[in-house]
Amino acid sequence: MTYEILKIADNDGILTVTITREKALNALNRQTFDELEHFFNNALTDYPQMTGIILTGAGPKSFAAGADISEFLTLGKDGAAKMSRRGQVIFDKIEYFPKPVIAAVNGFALGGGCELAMACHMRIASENARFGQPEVNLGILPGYGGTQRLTQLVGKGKAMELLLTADMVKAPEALALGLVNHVVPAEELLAKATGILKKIATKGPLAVARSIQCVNANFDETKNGYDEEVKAFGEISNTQDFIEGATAFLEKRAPNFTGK
Ligand code: CO8
Repeated sequence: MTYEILKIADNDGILTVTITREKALNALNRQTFDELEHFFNNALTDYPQMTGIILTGAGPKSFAAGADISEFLTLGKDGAAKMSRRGQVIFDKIEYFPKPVIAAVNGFALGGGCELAMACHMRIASENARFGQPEVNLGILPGYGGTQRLTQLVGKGKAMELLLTADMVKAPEALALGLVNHVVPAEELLAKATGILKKIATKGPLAVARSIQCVNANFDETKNGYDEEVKAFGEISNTQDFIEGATAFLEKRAPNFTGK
């Protein structure tokens, strides 16, 4: 697939994926979803050396200002439910992606844009970032997992407040709420995300993937997270990476993980 909206830059295995609909504040239209779906379905094979992904928006003003409102009006009940489910499935792919995915939030992260950021494993915000779920302003509610992930990240009371009032949260408050991991000046945003991914790239990749899986299990009612952890721990202890990691520690050298 040739991407028209997503711009992908490969910097030594760290992929920066930029949504380039700057004039529409990077609103997520159908094509953006098609491209995100294709990208996350194929990234592991298309970029075998990839160690992590930074997701961001073009321009200084917006990460993504929501789903594209111009595509909403004619959906109807079934069409809207289908679109909501499809968005959830695509965002789930991000949440369960076995390599770390960091949202570099460079401005507005509203509605579906906030939902997209919340589906990533971590969020780094620029000082001008604004978060919110303003759907009730439009007479709708989040449809891409926002009611669930916002509650997971900030707790029930604050999630209720943000969802029911449509209030926007500035970066420092988002940090205090646990909605974002770090707040940095805009010019340091990508460097901060890159630094975190570079650090993770020095760790055992199988252990990183299983950690993502186990954390997600905590929020999956079909799974017991403790059992997932036991299973993962057993399997990971039988890998070359575990032997290498433990041997390197004892030999006082840096490990050379191979992902096997
Ligand atoms: N969809 C489409 N276009 C948008 C969107 C959007 N979400 N947000 C901004 N734009 C467009 C504007 O229409 C405008 O286009 P144009 O220049 O052609 O008029 C351009 O971007 C610039 O926007 P503004 O002029 O409004 O810029 P401001 O700086 O004045 O305001 C805001 C910035 C505050 C971000 C304002 O644009 C805004 O309020 N945007 C809408 C935010 C919003 O409500 N987001 C939630 C959308 S609903 C959603 O995400 C639901 C997800 C679940 C869907 C489930 C499946 C059905």
